[in-house]
Amino acid sequence: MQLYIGNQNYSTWSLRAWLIIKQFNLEAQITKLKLFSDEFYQTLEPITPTAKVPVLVDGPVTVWESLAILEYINEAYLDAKAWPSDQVQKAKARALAAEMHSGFSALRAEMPMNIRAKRKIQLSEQGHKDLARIESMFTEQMNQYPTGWLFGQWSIADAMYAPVVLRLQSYGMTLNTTAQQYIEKQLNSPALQLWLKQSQQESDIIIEDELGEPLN
Ligand SMILES: N[C@@H](CCC(=O)N[C@@H](CS)C(=O)NCC(=O)O)C(=O)O
Repeated sequence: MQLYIGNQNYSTWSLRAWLIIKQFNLEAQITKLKLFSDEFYQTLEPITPTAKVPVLVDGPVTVWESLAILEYINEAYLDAKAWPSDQVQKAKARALAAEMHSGFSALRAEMPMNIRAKRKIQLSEQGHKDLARIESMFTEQMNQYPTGWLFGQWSIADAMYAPVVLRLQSYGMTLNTTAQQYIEKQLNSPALQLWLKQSQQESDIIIEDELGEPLN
């Protein structure tokens, strides 16, 4: 498999697809492209209709869109174990993943992932609502699966919410103690640690994602 990703400091969608590969120690060649560079579009335009990352190429198969990549890897390489086996829990995990894929637009716009940054920001009313939904989701799942992943074992839902954890870190936000257990679980994961380490080695700046005021 070959996975194309963007700058690790900024690219949340890349992180989600990359995580499933690292979480399960799958073999894949990772190609990192600088977001918005000429090379980025020259490389991706012949491969995908969207010219966005992540993109997975697996022999004759090309998959774009992060959630489709996660689903493809789960089915092709993981015997479907990256969703809960229980039908009801699986439906809920899919709902949480879809919520992130199609929602949280205020939170995503107002708290761009910027792993290097340590900033303070002001959230809009909708941003606060998005954050409250995140907190209640994490709390509910941690009440059901204390100190675990959202559904006990690592699932695609955890890939979808990993960037939120990093956003909270960058903007100095803490959740209630129960929800915070999930933040710790994510941050202690070796796969996410590796992503953090690699992102720290980058120096490119994407000015649109550099929001917030320096912390005093
Ligand atoms: N819905 C897509 C979003 C992909 C996306 O927007 N990727 C960004 C980087 S995080 C990108 O490639 N941007 C380049 C561009 O918009 O030209 C997915 O889930 O994969």
